Amino acid sequence: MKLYTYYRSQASFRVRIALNLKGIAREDSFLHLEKGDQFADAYRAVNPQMVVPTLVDGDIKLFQSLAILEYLEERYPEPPLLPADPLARAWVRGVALINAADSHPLIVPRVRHYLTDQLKVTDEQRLAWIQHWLGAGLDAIEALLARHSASGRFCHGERPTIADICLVTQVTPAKTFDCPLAPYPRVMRVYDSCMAIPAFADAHPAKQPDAE
Ligand SMILES: N[C@@H](CCC(=O)N[C@@H](CS)C(=O)NCC(=O)O)C(=O)O
Repeated sequence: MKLYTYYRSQASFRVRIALNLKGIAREDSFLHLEKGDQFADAYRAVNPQMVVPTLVDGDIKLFQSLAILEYLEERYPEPPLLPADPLARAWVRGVALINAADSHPLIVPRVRHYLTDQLKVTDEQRLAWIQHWLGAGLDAIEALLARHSASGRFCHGERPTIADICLVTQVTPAKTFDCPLAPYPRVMRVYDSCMAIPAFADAHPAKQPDAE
């Protein structure tokens, strides 16, 4: 499989983790989002939304990281990234969506650039925006973990799920943008458990060949 990726992209990070957990080899094609590689005609033909990741499997170009994770889960069920129980699956998907659908979309490069270039917010205001929305997601995940009896080392149960993948991609930008993490002991316990697993650690932005 071929993955269009950028080292700092949290959505690409999700897919890198899932591929690693499932032991699927990939060939990376690097785009530099801060240099605008995503807007090149050649890439627009691959992904009309002009975002990463795109995962190419045969003739099919897959887009949107959570849809890609669900595809990988259906196509390569072992090891599972979702629990068997339907209620637990819904809970795990819900935690994942706090990151992927609610927090992360507010801090992607095109939103950050719009804040600066169109709305003329200051660097301080932009940082406050990023920290606010990442913090709101962390608040929610911490509260959900506190009342979920099946959480502990991981968000749910004894193995990583898509909730853990998305928890990691909530914490990583929170670290980059200096969000306070002390209020989130449960989140950080799960983060540390995940990052002790090579499939997670090897997918980290700092470990990617295009890292700067
Ligand atoms: N919801 C999408 C988000 C895709 C996305 O926005 N990716 C970012 C990097 S994490 C991107 O390519 N941004 C380019 C831009 O904002 O111009 C997913 O989960 O795949």
